[in-house]
Amino acid sequence: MRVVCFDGLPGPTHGHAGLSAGNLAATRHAGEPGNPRAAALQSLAKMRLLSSLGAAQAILPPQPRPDLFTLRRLGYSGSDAEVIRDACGTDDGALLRTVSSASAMWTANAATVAPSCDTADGRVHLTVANLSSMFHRSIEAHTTLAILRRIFSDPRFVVHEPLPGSDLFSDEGAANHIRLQTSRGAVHLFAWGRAVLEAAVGPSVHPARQTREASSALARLHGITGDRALFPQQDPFGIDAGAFHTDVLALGLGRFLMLHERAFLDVERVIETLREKLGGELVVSLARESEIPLADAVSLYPFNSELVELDDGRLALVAPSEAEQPGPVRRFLDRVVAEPTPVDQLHFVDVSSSMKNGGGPACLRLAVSLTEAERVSLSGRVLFDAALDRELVRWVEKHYRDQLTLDDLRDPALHQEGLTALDELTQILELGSIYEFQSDAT
Ligand code: SUG
Repeated sequence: MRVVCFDGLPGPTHGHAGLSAGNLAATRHAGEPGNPRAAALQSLAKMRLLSSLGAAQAILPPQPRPDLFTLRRLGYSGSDAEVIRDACGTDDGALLRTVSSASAMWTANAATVAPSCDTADGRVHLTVANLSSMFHRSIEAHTTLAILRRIFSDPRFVVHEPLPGSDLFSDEGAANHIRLQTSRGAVHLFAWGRAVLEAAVGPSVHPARQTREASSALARLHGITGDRALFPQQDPFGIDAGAFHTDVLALGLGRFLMLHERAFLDVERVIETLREKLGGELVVSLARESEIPLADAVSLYPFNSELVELDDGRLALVAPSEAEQPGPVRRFLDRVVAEPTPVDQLHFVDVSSSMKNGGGPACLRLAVSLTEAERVSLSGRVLFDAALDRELVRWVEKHYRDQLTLDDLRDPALHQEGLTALDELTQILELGSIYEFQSDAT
């Protein structure tokens, strides 16, 4: 069993629209021109780094944007150029920016996954996230389902439809899920930020996105029942400080958990329960606020680092380059490597285009644990290697603009360029027709 990291590639409309309330980086950089080409090349460089460390690396394609199917559902009509012009004219481009977001690049929010060793039917289960808290993200689910159903089409996999979309079952995917395992077995943390049907005190400043009800439904759907499932609440104080997803303050893999004390409410009890279930093999690196101020954890994203399994079973930690500068965060990361934890390498990666939207290294990938037999039954050419890397770099350089403003978004040529690029990409990735604009897409 090995983690395959499915990284999302920023699409040709990557920009900074300030669409996510409670995501402080995205709000701070609202209105800055985007550089889709640089963002996509950074993402490919990240995949190259992880691959060189020995990670099993794969890729998920971007989605067509601006999303004219959504605009037409909202009553805009006529030619594509007319739809774009009229949508842009409505509110100074606010709606057009919303349906142009390349947010599907943060694939930690694409789905929640249970590996085959944990499920009742011995299949890998994936549930596409409905992302219903944020409109610009909710429109991803339909195409994400089509893409995942194509790649995971073998009967070894089950790709569930998104949970019914509403406030009650608001689901943000793997960003709120951590799976830990020792020789005693596996435990899944299905974290949540607010409860709708039960009483729970949520955050007061920023929205909590994942509901308790959605997390319970995911555990049920994946057959993770009994004491293998824990449902910790995200600390409302953490959400109010900008930790809109659990993975902003906590990460874990195998027998290692690294977290800030504001990740979960009653964090001591969460750790104690994990120790009871998983025994002494579990290693926890906890940062108190006295060690890392919450504001630093949220702005420098050390807990959104990616853990990579090395060939010898040890782990490498890949942190955003923002966390490299001397200070409490860097001292903590150095401490994790120096202490007897499973982590013995620390790397930094520049994903600044994504960081400006609140997306660190871990947000950019969906981790899917697969057996060798499952890995070879993936459809399409999605596993990253040197040849695919070269082709994708050429493809980005050919199709992506290096500056993106509202003027670009309202340019019908940009939309057309995007369709041409994605059509070519589906051929490179051997995925067939997966998008609605490709006539025989299902
Ligand atoms: O949903 N940002 C994304 C960032 C997602 C990060 N994912 C994880 N933590 N796993 C979000 O808030 C901002 C887009 C903009 O404002 O242009 C945005 O959607």
